[in-house]
Amino acid sequence: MGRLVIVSNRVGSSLKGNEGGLATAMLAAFDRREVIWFGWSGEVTDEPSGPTRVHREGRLTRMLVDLERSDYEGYYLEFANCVLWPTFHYRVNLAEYGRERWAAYRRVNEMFAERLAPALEPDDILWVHDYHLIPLGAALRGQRVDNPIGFFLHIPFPAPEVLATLPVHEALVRALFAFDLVGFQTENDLQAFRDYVEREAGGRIGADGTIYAYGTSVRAASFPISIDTRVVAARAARAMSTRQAARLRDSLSDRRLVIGVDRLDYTKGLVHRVDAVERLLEGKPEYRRSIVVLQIAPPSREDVLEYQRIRAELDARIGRINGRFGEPDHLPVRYINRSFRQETLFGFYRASRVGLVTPLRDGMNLVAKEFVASQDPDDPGVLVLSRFAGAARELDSALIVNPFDVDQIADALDRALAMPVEERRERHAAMMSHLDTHNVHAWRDSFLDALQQPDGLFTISPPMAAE
Ligand code: ADQ
Repeated sequence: MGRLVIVSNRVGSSLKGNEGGLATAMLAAFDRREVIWFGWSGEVTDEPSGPTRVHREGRLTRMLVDLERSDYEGYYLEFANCVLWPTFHYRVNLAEYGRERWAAYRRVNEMFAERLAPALEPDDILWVHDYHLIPLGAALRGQRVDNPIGFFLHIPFPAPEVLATLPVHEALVRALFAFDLVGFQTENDLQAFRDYVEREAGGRIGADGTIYAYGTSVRAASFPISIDTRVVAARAARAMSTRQAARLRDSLSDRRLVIGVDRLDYTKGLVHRVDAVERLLEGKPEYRRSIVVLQIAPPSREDVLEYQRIRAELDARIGRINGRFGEPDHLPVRYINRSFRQETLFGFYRASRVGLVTPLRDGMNLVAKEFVASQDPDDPGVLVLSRFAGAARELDSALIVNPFDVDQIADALDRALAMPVEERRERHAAMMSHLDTHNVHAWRDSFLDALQQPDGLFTISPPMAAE
């Protein structure tokens, strides 16, 4: 079996890592084959970046590249985080396009291709991840790499009208055609891609799902990312006996816990969510002393102005709620700006009656899936989930809300808190049976199987995306 070469902006730090969404999923991909993981080291240098660093750890070889400051700024901070991220999440008003940013983005992709190509062997297969690396397939082809190359987009693919606001939309979509397979989180994202190809590129969709445009073709399908469901469930059960979980439970006395866990990002709907909590406490005074809302939100991308703004806004709103409804012995909202070990988080989820996952737009949202898998099946908590999270397509037994509708979130919170145990069990069981089969291993296998299928044998919906 050839090696699997993973390329992503950041590289997971170890086989036993405690990482974010992408890394967690990728680390689960290592059980069978030799893996090379190539990407940015996270280091920024003031001189031109030195040679690629190679670290071997069992079957995993990490290849790390430093970025020099101007590339870090232009490629990562500016083009990826201030142009692609807001546009793909439908926040076109926040996108700040500039030609020099686009140039830096392409330059880093070219540099990655130049460094990776010589390390490849003929039977390697490549899996490129996320919006930072859309041009990498074309850059690798330019280096005469003809191995199978797949691409997976972790964030939403926007509707054509939204994507077309980006001055370089055509170049970006054209670049996707250099891959053999393009994977999206949901059928919605796949449909948006097809719509773009048909309407903007004058392309067409073949009967077997192959997409034709720009004088070439690419295969595309949806592969909803997931979690290691049984591992999360087992860890959550174990975490209940840890000191941190016990301290949290003790601190609640008989109050019920409502939890939110998100990177501090304007796509996560935190302001609307906090407003919904305020609305609930205003309208239903009985909750003022009977619930505790725990919002964990580690800061991310702090060098970007919009992230500083959202942080200041949340500080102010949460301060206002606690000022209005707090008592000397009780604050309704506990707000923490740091990360926790995943296992600790799973214990917190299990101790919660309600999980609030209300992003304004989200590719998938793994917290939603982790929350469900962490519950005690006999006395499960209720998930309140945004219809604009990719996860809502699968977790349809959650209470689905429009995250822009503060009253609706408040009503759902009320309903979740009042929900009888039979209904909670039923909803939880339905979601668990889905997550048991649609786990991260199935996600990885279905993508890699589709990537390695010879052309022509491709079915429109791989097994995982069939529902
Ligand atoms: P993210 O936007 O980072 O991921 P998410 O899918 O929720 O969002 O993944 C976050 C991961 O980080 C989860 O595994 C979670 O447990 C962990 N995490 C979050 N907050 C944490 C904290 N305070 N401490 C420790 N760990 C924390 C992007 C896309 C998503 C997509 C994923 C995977 O934006 O839409 O689901 O990639 O494809």
